[in-house]
Amino acid sequence: MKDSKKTNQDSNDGKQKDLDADRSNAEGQFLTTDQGVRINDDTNSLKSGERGPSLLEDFILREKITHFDHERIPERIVHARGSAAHGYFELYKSMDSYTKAGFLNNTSIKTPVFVRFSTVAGSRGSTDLARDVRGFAVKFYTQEGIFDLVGNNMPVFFIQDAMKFPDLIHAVKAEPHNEIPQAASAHDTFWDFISLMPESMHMIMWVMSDRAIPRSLRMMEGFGVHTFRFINEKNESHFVKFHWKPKLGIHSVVWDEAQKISGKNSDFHKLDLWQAIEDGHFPEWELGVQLIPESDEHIFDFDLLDPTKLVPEEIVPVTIIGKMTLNRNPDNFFAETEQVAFHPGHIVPGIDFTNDPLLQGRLFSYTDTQLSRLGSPNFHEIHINRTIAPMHNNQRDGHMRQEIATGRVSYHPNSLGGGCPFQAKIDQGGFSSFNERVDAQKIRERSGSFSDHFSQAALFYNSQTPTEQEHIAAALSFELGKVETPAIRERMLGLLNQASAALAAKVAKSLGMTVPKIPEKPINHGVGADDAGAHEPVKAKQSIERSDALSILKNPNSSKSISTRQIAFLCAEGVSGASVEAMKAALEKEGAKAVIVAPHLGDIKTAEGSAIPADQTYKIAASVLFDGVFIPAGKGILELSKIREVKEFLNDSYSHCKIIAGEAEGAQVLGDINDIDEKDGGVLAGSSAGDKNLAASFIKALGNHRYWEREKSLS
Ligand code: HDD
Repeated sequence: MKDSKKTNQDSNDGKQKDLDADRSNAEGQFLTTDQGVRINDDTNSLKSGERGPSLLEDFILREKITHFDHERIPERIVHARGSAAHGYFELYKSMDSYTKAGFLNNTSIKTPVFVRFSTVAGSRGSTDLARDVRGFAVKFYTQEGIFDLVGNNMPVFFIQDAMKFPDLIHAVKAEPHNEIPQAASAHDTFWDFISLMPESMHMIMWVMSDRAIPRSLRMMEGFGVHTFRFINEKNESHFVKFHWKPKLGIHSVVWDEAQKISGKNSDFHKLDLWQAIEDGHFPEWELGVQLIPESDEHIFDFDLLDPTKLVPEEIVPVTIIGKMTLNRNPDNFFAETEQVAFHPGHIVPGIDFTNDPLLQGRLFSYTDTQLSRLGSPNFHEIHINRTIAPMHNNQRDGHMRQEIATGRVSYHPNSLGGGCPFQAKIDQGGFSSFNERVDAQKIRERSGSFSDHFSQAALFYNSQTPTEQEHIAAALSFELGKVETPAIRERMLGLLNQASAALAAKVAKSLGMTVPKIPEKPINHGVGADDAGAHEPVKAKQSIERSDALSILKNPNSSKSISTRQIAFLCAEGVSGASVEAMKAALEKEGAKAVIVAPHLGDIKTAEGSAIPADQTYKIAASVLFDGVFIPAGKGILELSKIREVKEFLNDSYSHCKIIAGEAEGAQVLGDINDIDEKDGGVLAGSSAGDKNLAASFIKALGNHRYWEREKSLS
């Protein structure tokens, strides 16, 4: 732990210095009250006699209990559960022809960042493996102020207008009468809302896909979702879409696995991120941008301002411009991860908004929520939220103000303070909004260009491999299968049918229903509450039919690296030490981690007479917490086929399409497990201890993440 911190020191310097002043290290120090008075007894309250009543004057007890009573602050209304890390961003090439933002111009600057990943629907203590969108919020501490890229791991959103956000969240969260279910969308209110909101269909495809159950936060893409603007020195605007591409590629788990992980280790993602950073396997993402000249605003078959649409990478390629590395875990979850305040309205000169009506609503919501959550307009003074740029203004006072502003002037203009602080001219770095022409009537209406709700839903579905399509159908069958109201299921089948008849038919079959011929006319968004003048949903002709970038399995950004993968070595007394050591060395060379699982903790005696320390027992370990399994050689290994937990372990590994390898006696054990087909391409056998060919083919197969072919024989 100490080492990983040392190596990070230089990269995070700016932010680090700022935080050091308030970092508390109790090593070798006296226990004191908050006022600095040394405490002599922290165990007994002040009483009138040994068995007498406690005294009100016990300021030590009262201070301690009062602080404890107020330890909790309201959790976030959405994205309550999060995990975060510090790191830095490096620019590969100057983007000065598009944006004047300093951190995107100067390749010698390392910009400190703090990133918080989150689930959306669940409470703070809910499971990491919920089927859900993941928040991907990045705070850039730039020299020109804070830039927050508050995105998700999916490039589109459920709704087009911020007006519907409270409804969406009320619908997806636990139902209000009985607070059930926690962190799950598989219930009536969510699907009731969705079935009446056809604009959500594209996003529904994403949340029903494997993107919603990532293997690791380190293996997810990130997206800014909205179209933003880059503004250059000449005040020219380009539309920009932001992308984060994980260096480890995109990987997910399967739904049955996700549910089991939730039971075995509901902190699975949190721990995975923490451990990777502690082990020095710093997660990395490349930052990509899709750039669209202002003049091309209307050339697409959708509206760039519509957050339920993406710009296919095949139409506007993603230009990679830099890399983000996360290299330091927070020191204190509450002070940093919980108190960090993101806001899409935190932008710097060179970046600007568009009129996306969802983004516009967000620009109000985030400061407002921080006031309620963090309790004061001074939330920017909490260390994790502080800018590293000089900060001077005439804002004053408020709860828990930290800054001691000097002088008598707190207004502008002033002469008594020499006019300070000055307004900055544009060429001095002063922020000025893009000079967009807006000349229109005041209306409550949705643009007709937002009315195509199904074409990109179809594009997403059609771009998936058959395996991925099966997963979407299975997810919908699960979710709608949990819906109790038949009319909601029926409306959903009607909507799905408009995106893909094949998908709707599959889901209908599992629900034991038929797809309605004429879908119920969904609520539409037009003028006024009575829907008069509503825009009928349309289907625009799409310029592409498939996009590989939308699929995880065909993704051009895929990675065969097995770095940080967790491989279970199923061992027993009498295991071949040579077999364990050779495979362990081969895997570790590729950055993977071998975890020795055995009948008991302590040392396991090898066939050679040496000892191998066990990391976990069969009672603790579960297949769902590992990426692959190896059963080494050795006579004693044959005992494994008799252990119930081992059989369960192997059956689960097999049904979740994991790669399983056995060497000599280890391969025999695989043969003893009825459910496992030894001819399956993801089940590998080696003939003798230390089989180099087996190690090579195991590593290659693990690089493909799963052996998805197996699913056909399982269904
Ligand atoms: Fe939001 C938190 C992302 C729409 C209102 N949102 C929040 C977080 C992320 C996003 C990543 C967690 C930040 C953190 O880690 O602290 N939100 C999005 C994306 C959206 C989106 C990508 C659509 C493109 N959000 C959205 C809308 C509204 C909000 C339309 C309201 C009009 N979001 C909030 C919030 C939260 C929030 C209530 C809760 C906690 C917070 O802001 O700080 O204000």
